[in-house]
Amino acid sequence: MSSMEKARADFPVLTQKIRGKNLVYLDSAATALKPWPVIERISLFNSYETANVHRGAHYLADQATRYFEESRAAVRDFVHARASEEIIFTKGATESLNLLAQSWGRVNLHANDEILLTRMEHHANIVPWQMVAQQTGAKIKVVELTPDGQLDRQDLARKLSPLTKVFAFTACSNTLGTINPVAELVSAAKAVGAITVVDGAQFVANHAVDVQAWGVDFFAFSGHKVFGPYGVGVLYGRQELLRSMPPYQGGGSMIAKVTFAETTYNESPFRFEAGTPNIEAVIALKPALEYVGKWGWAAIQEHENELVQKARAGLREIAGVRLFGPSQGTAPLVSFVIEGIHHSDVGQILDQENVAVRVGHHCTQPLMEVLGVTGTVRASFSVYNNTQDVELFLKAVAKAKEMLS
Ligand code: ALA
Repeated sequence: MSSMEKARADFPVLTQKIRGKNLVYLDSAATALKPWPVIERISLFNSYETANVHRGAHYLADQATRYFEESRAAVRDFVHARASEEIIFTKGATESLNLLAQSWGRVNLHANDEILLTRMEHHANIVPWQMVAQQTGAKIKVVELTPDGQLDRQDLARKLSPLTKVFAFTACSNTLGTINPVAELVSAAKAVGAITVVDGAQFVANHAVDVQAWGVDFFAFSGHKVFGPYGVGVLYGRQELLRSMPPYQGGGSMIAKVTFAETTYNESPFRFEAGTPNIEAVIALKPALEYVGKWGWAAIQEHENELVQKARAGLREIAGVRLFGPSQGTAPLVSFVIEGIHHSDVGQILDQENVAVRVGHHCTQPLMEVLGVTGTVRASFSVYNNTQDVELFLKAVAKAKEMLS
């Protein structure tokens, strides 16, 4: 038994029977299960520690504010930011990217400036940029992919130019599992004077983040994909850039002084955190990040890689299965279709076998267009999965193929 096998016991969801059978949870790319320390932290706050932050003058309010700011410091260390003021809490990666597009983008983008995206982006890193492009007259350009689902470097070299004001790309494709060479892409963007935005939503559960070593300007992720709570996300931004950015939303906490004639704004990060935040989620993000630290990236990657390679090898043996994305060095997920069978039908049979996967376009419709499909079946693996899960998954896929052919 590998040391990671012990992780399973930390996740209560997996201890229950569903339809009288064990759950084979292979949908961690959509949302990771929560371990006990995260669940208990949320419950503790709601049971005994409830108070608002940055406002109160009483014991519980001071305590909540301290925990809230300790969580910010934990995120700072997790992404290797220089300062806590570079960490903004949002409700998720999607809000982080919208904040950026509206705050940085509305001020800094002008007609005919170019926003460079990639073909593998999630809608959350496309639509906010389209919205600000409509508002400012900027244009969207797209870096295409190679047939095996990697970024096409030649196309990147063609599309990156002094007109590029921002290059926004994912660190990891949620559909293909492709891991992008972040540092290399950042330095290519810097060479033409573009700022860089990295969508880290799919990357953070399995990889170390180092925003300073990468030299990235902005980095976004969601808590729930890294064993944390829903409703909390992060936007990391370089101090100099954040200081020059206007607020995204107005309200309490983000102000210095309000009169009917004029309002002046608070410093970053508070300027970007209007209103009462999701306090228990922010506080419980800390134990989630600590949970990852308890195992370490090397052990997590080794374990997940073993599972994904086993899944890929097994799928290759099933006639008619078409796999998408690179065959190695990916995030722990496999995306596939069975020729002639609709992905939703496969998902339904898998569900009857208690194998939970995601089917559909995975919020990457422009990618589906070039793959020539309307959707795929995606199985994604995490610390709590084991080889038996992979075997049950492969058996269920073979059964789906047999029943639906
Ligand atoms: N972006 C998440 C996924 O890929 C929800 O499933």
